[in-house]
Amino acid sequence: MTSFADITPTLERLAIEVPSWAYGNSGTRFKVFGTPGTPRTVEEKIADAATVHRFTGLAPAVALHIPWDLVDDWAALRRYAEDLGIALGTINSNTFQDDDYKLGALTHTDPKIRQKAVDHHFECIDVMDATGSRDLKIWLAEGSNYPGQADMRGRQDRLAESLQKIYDRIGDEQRLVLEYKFFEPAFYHTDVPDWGTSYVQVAALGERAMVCLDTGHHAPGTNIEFIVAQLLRLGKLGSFDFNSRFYADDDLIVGSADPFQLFRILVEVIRGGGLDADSDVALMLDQCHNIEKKIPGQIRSVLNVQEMTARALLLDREALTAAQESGDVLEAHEIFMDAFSTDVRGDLAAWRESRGLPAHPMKAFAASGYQDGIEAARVGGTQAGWS
Ligand code: AOS
Ligand code: ZN
Ligand code: ZN
Repeated sequence: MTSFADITPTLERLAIEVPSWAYGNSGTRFKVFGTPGTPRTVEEKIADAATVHRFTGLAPAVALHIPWDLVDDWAALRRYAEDLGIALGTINSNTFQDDDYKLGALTHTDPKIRQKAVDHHFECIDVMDATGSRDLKIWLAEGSNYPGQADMRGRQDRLAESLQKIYDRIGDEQRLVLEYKFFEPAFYHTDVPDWGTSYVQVAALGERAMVCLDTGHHAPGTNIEFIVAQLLRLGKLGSFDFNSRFYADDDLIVGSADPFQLFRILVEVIRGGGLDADSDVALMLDQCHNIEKKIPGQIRSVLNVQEMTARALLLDREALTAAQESGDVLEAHEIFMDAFSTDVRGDLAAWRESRGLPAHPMKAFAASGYQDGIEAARVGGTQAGWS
């Protein structure tokens, strides 16, 4: 029987990168609601990200987005973040907000537009060299809205050629991580719609090209934990973008829509070595907080991952394997559900306090006055957002 004390060494390693854009204003095509205290600069985003780490000990790095987070002096930004206790993390490219890319970027029929998109990724790699980031995350909004609009096969060939140019540019210690999404903003076909396509494209590139699994990017009912198991088995699970969705795109707080699904995903992450000390699987949030306050939204999110991770680590794998191998269906299911049903909140609170962290980070943040402080201080200037 695994005790809570047995799992704390692994819990200590849990690190969930937060995205800079989660602290900016975001919304839907219907409305972007501003939030008082929203950062106006990259530095203010990083200060808020560092606050999440300060209250939870779970978020030691912040992912950046180019061009949203472009600065002149990367060394200064890196020092600023490190002085606040966090590192600059994954660099996310953007080929979805330039008019030239309306009909494609890395897949476009015009070689000049493809080269422009490749050059944008070269710029991202230059940033990685300056920030010390390991991962270049590529999410492509590319696809088509109508049957017949595009040559889907030709786009795959051009995508492979463009990705190869980018892969050839990354450093020996860097990785290219290709994220898939089954739809949006393209509505008929998406050029990287599923894990199989991402896998095929990255497998053709080399060992430092990996798949990013965004938990909000699957058709309803998809067995996501199966994809996790398979990509770990293939050695091609590079990173997660954690979030939740009830129907369409992602961006809700991870675990809020379906904590059991998050638990099942983490069971496979642990089973596949994704939380081992030598694992290079990156855990990252990719969320937007359209109506809720951003910093507590991020704190809630990393705590949800921590709680489901603790439950998954308590799964009695020895007993489960025995039940599986003996074909005892209900015993195996009961062992699995016992772990999911374990309330770890008290143990986690005591463990946090033993490490000098607030027992209840959400309450501690609310009482800290930080939110009031930024709402009073951050007046004037342009609030950051998806732009
Ligand atoms: C878009 O839906 C994807 O999840 C992206 O990972 C993410 O939102 C993007 O990287 C932000 O630039
Ligand atoms: Zn994502
Ligand atoms: Zn997404």
